[in-house]
Amino acid sequence: MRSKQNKGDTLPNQYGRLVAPVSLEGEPEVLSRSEQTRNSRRFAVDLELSNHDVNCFECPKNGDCQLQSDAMAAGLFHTSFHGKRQPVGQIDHSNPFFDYDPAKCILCGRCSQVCHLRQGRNVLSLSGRGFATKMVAGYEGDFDSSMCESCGNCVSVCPTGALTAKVHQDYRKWETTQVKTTCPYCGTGCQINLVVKNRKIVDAEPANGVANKNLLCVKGKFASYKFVTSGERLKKPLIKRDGEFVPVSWSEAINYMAERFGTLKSQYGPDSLAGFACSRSTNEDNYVFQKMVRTAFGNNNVDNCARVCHAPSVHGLGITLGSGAMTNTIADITTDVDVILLIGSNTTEAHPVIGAQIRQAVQHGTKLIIIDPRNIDLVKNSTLHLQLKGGTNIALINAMMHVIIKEGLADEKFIAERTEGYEAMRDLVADYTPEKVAPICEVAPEDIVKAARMYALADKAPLIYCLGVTEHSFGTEGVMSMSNLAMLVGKVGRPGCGVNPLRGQNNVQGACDLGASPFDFPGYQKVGDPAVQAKFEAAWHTKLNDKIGLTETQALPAAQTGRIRGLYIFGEDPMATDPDTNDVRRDLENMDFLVVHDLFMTETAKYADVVLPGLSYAEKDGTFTNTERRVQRVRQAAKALGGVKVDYQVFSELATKMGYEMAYDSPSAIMDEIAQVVPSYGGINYERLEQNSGLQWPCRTLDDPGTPILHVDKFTRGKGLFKALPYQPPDELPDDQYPFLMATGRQLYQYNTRVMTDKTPGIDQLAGRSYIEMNTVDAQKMGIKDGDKVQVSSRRGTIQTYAAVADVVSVGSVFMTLHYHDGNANVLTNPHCDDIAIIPDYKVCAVKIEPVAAPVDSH
Ligand SMILES: Nc1nc2c(c(=O)[nH]1)N[C@H]1C(S)=C(S)[C@@H](COP(=O)(O)OP(=O)(O)OC[C@H]3O[C@@H](n4cnc5c(=O)[nH]c(N)nc54)[C@H](O)[C@@H]3O)O[C@H]1N2
Ligand SMILES: Nc1nc2c(c(=O)[nH]1)N[C@H]1C(S)=C(S)[C@@H](COP(=O)(O)OP(=O)(O)OC[C@H]3O[C@@H](n4cnc5c(=O)[nH]c(N)nc54)[C@H](O)[C@@H]3O)O[C@H]1N2
Ligand code: SF4
Ligand code: SF4
Ligand code: SF4
Ligand SMILES: [Mo]
Repeated sequence: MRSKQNKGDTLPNQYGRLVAPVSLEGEPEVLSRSEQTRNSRRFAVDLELSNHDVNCFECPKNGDCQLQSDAMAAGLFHTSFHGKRQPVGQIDHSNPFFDYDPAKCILCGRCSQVCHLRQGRNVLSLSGRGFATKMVAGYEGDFDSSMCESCGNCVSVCPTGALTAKVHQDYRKWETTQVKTTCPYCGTGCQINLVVKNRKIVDAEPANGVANKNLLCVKGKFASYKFVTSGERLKKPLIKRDGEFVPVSWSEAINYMAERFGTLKSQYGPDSLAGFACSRSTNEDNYVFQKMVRTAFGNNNVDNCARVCHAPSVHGLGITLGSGAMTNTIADITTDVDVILLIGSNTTEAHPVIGAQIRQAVQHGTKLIIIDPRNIDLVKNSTLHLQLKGGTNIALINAMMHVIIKEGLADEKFIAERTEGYEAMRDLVADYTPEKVAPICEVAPEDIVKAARMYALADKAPLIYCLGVTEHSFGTEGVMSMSNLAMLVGKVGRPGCGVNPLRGQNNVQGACDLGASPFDFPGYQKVGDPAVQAKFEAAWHTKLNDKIGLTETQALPAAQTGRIRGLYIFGEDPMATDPDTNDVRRDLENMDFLVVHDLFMTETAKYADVVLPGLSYAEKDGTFTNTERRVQRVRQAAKALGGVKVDYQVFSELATKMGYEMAYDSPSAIMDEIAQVVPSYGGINYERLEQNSGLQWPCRTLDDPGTPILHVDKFTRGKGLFKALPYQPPDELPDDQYPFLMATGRQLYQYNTRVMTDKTPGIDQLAGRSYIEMNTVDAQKMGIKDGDKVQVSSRRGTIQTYAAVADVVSVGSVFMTLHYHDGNANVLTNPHCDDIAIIPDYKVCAVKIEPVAAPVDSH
C-alpha cells in the first residue's frame, strides 16, 4: 500500500524538493488531507493537549514547538476535554545543562530513540501508567544518577518544551538567527548551528555535517560558546613593564615586537627566533603565521601542537605510506564493517561523536577489538580487550603479525604487488611468538592469536588508533607498526579499512597541512629540497632559509642554552601541556623575548613580555580541516570583541614592520593563495566550500570532488614500505623508588587546558577537580580510599590530587588527565622524546603515591 496526499499534486518530498506524483494506478489510496484524516489528527492533538501544561508564554520552546504548530494547524487553542489536569511528576533539574518537564512531554519517544540508536547509550525509557507515564533516565529516574553523558542529543530532537537546554530560557526562536560553523574542540569536525541573538551566541544546535550527521557531544552542544563572551577574555595588547602588564595600543605593541625581534635577529642571527602555531585556529591564520616565521623571522623554526600529539603519525605514515593522514573517512570506517581494531584511542571520550558511531556499528553487528591498558568505556561494547601493559604496542603488533604469517593469513598478492621491505619485517617478527610476547605485554597468548585471526580474516576491518600509539619513546615506530599490520593483510586503499589516526585538535590536520612544521613547507613539501625552496621563493618573492628548523620540543629547551632568544606563541600553553613543567618554567624564564597571543591569560602568558588578545573561532571566518582531511567552513557568528584584530592580520602587520610586506583582504583570499602553492588544496576555494559539505584533500583541481580514500591503486609514496621494528622498552619504567607506571590522557568533559571548557559552569560541576585513577588492589594495600587526597611524585616533581579508585587501570598502573592546573600531571611527566618525531613520552613515566593525612581536627 502506498500513501499519498491529494491525487495529482506536485508535492515536496522529505528534503523539501518538489516531485511529480508517482503513478499509483491500481494501488489503494490513502488520503492525508481528507476531512476524516483532519478530524482524527485534530482529535489526536486534542488528546495530547488534554493533560499538557499549555502555558506557552512561559515555555522556552514557544514558537519552535511541534505540538504548538500542530495545534494551530488544527485550529485548537485549548483542549476540548474538561476536567482537572492530572499530576505527572516534578521537573527534573538534575542535569547541569538541561531540564525535563514531564508536563510538557508527549511521550513521542524521539529522545529515547536517539539516545539508544544514535548515541548508543540507552539511558531513557518510559515509566508509569496512564497520566503518570513519563520518560525516566536510568534506574533511579533522574539524569544525575544515570549513565547520561550530557550529549544533549535528546534535547535537540525533542519536539516540545519537555527536554530543554537551561540556556533556552533566555531566548525565543523568533529572536534568533543560526550560523552554521565547525566545532572548536576535537578533530571530528562536527557541524554546529550557533544560535545568535543580538550578535551574541545564546545556544548551539547540531547541524547535519558529513562527520556528525546531526549528533554532538557535551562540549559541542553545551560548551562551545560561553567562553566567547567570558569576562576573562583578553581585550587589549599588554606589554610587561617592571613586572606588570600595561595595556597599550596595537601599533605600539606591533612596533615594540618588531623592534625586539629585529634586534635579537641582528644580534644573534635569524635562527635565534621561533614561532609556535595554533591548531585551534583556522587554516588561514596558520598559513599566514608560518609564512611570517619563514619570511620575516627568516627560519623554519615553526611548529604546532601536533609535535606533542600526532607528529609520529605525520612522520610514520609519511615514511611508510607517503601521506601522514587518516586514510579513510569516519562514515566509511564505522558503517558496515566487520571488525574495528581500536588501538590506544579512548574514542567515546576524546572523539565522542566518532565513539557514538562505533557503538552504532557494534549494534549493527561489527565486532570490536580494543588494545588499551585501561578498561575504557568501549570495552563494554567489545568482543575482545587486550589490556596490555603501557608502552608495549610494538611487541604486541609484532606478535599479531607473527601469527598472521604463520597461519598463512597474510595477503601475499598485495604484499608482492604493492609493497617493499617485507622480508626484513617477516624475519624480525619470526622471533615474536605469542608465548614470548605475552609476559612483556601482560596479555594472554591466546588473546593475541584471537585478535590476529579476527582482524586478518575480516573482509572490512579498519584500524583506528590515537595517542596510546603515538605519545611514546618509540611513538613513530609504533605508528609504522600500524602500517605494517594493515599492509600485511592488504587492508589499505579499500573501503572499510585503512590506517586511521584520529587527529586531536579541531584544526591540527590543517596546521600540519599548511606548513606549521620545521620539516615541511605547506603541503608537506620538504624544507631542504632545492626545487621546493625555489618554488616558495618565487611564490613569496623572497630568499628563504634552507635549514630544517627546531621542533617545539627542541626550541623551548634551547632557551636555556641561548640558541633560541625570541619566541612567538600563537595559541598554545606549554606551561600546562608540555612535559616537566618545572623545566618549562626555566625555559620561559630564560627566553629573552616572549610573545603570547591567546584568548585568555594562560599560565604561559604570565611569563610573556607581550600578551596579545586573539579572536575565537566564533568571531572570525576561515576553515578547519578535520581528522578525515575534510576542509570545512568556520563562520563568524558573534560580534568580534571590540578592538581585537583578527589573528592573521597581526602576523601580516608584524611581518611588514620587520621588512617583509604582507597584507590580505580576507580569509578567502588567503585560501586562494594556499590553493596556488599546496597541490592537495589546489581545487579548494570558498565558493566550492559553500556548495559542498566541505572538501577532502587531495582536491587538486576545480573539478576534483576530493578524495575519500587514500592509496587506492597506488600508495602516495609509490610502494608501501614495511619496516622491521624491534620492541624496545620505554625510557623510564617503574622501579623500587617510583613503583607505578603512570599514563596521562583525557576525559570527556574537559578539553586540554580547560581554558575554554571551564567557562561553562556545568562542565566543572561534572568534572571540576584533578584525580589519579588507581586499581582497587593497590589502593587497599596502601589504605587509600576513593576520593582520598594523595601525593604523587616522579623524578621531576610532586603534586597533590585525589584518588579515583576503580578497576579502570590494572595493578601497578595509574592514570591522570592533563586538564587541571591544580594537580598538574605535567609536573610529573618525562620530557624524554622519540628520535624521529621528537614527541615526549606522555604515556609512560614512573611515579610513587603516598596518602596525604587528613588535617587533624583541632576541636
Ligand atoms: N574530551 C576531550 N576530548 C579531546 C581532548 C580533550 O582534552 N578532551 N583532546 C583532543 C586531543 S588534543 C587529542 S590528541 C585527542 C586524544 O585522544 P585519545 O588518544 O583517544 O586520548 P588519550 O586519553 O590521550 O589516550 C587514549 C588512550 O591511550 C591509552 N594508552 C595509554 N598508553 C597506551 C599504550 O601503551 N598502548 C595503548 N594501546 N594504549 C595506551 C589510554 O589508556 C587511553 O585510553 O583527543 C582530543 N579530544
Ligand atoms: N600529560 C599530558 N600532556 C599532554 C598530552 C597528554 O596526553 N598528556 N597531550 C598533548 C596534546 S595531544 C596536545 S594537542 C597538547 C595541547 O596543548 P595546547 O595546545 O597547549 O592546549 P590547548 O588547551 O588546546 O591550548 C590552546 C590555546 O589556544 C587558545 N586558542 C584557541 N583558539 C584560538 C584562536 O583562535 N586564536 C588564538 N590566538 N588562541 C586560541 C586557547 O585559549 C588555549 O589557550 O597537550 C599535550 N600535553
Ligand atoms: S522527545 Fe520530548 S516529548 Fe518526546 S518523549 Fe522525549 S521528552 Fe517527551
Ligand atoms: S543527554 Fe545524551 S546520553 Fe543523556 S539521555 Fe540524552 S541522549 Fe542520552
Ligand atoms: S565530537 Fe568533537 S567536534 Fe564533535 S561536538 Fe564533540 S568536541 Fe566537537
Ligand atoms: Mo592533541
